[in-house]
Amino acid sequence: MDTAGILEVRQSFDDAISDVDNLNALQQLKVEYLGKKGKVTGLMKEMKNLSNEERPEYGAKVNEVRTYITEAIERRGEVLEEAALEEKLREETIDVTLPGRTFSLGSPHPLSRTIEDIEDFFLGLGYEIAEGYEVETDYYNFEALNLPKSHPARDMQDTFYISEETLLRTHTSPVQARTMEAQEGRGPVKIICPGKVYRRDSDDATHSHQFTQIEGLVVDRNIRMSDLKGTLELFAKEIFGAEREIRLRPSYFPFTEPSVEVDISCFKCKGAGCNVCKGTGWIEILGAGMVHPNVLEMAGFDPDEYSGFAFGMGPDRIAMLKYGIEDIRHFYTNDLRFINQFKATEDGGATNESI
Ligand code: 2U9
Repeated sequence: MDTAGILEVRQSFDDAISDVDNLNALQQLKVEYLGKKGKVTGLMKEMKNLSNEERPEYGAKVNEVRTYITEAIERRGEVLEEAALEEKLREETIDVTLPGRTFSLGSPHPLSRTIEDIEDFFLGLGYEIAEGYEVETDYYNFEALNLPKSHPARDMQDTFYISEETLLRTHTSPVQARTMEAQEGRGPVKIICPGKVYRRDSDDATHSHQFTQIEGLVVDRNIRMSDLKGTLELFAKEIFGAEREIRLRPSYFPFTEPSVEVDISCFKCKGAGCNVCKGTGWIEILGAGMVHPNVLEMAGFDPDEYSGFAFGMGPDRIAMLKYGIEDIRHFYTNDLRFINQFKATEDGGATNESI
């Protein structure tokens, strides 16, 4: 009986399995030896060429090598599965000691923050916020504000005209004029009008062709200068500190009569005189006045029944004072080196506030 074939199959299996280092190769070896067309199956086919006496012993030897190969493959499979699991765990291991990824948090832009502080103050007094077109008509930007076409204060070169009758608004006053007109002579009006405005002006540290304005308007029966003064005093204390005082100096605007320019006592030197207040102890922050009767009349309000006050300020200038910013252009050039100096603080405040 030829048992050399059995030994040869066992020997070739032992050689082959010693090179197997992964589960795929092991599966191929299993098919090669134990599959339907495998080498062990091939040995069994030899049975037909043997005598009846030889078959039992031969068959037992073939089964013995089948068992040997099956068990060897199972054992190797366990080892390779364990190694594969170890490798998978190693690859997927999370090093919990690694530092976390820092998320760069945004923070409010100093100008946006100043605008919101001012809006919040007036909203608290019951004002509403009114917004309007940045491209306006000559009528609402000038004529409705008592600035007829011939008026010298129009200062043509200060305005971006788009056509004879349309322009980039030079202040947010058109919003007030339109709001009053829409109320058809019925008060009260109590609004603030924040927004971007444009002046045909060469840019420098304190002038920008694009800047922001917040104007306010109150129209009702029996509105007095004292109402204006009281409102501005509260505003100054809210935005620049409770110990601030205000000073009203006579001035002129075509849309208000009387007109005043409003100073606050210097928050830095408390009135002694410094670089911020240029030695005067006072800082100009806004203009204001009682609404001119012509403006009331053009907007449909009877000046004998209604009166009003108005004010206008530049939040750019206020933000520059509050945060010690030297150049107005920083607000509009989006340089992150500037903006990143104003990180939000836990209490919702902002760094760099000088008040
Ligand atoms: C209507 C009636 C009256 C708005 C006013 C000022 C005074 C004023 C400047 C301050 C600095 C503009 O930002 S700035 O350059 N503004 O001084 N503005 S009273 O008066 C109005 C507005 C609309 C219908």
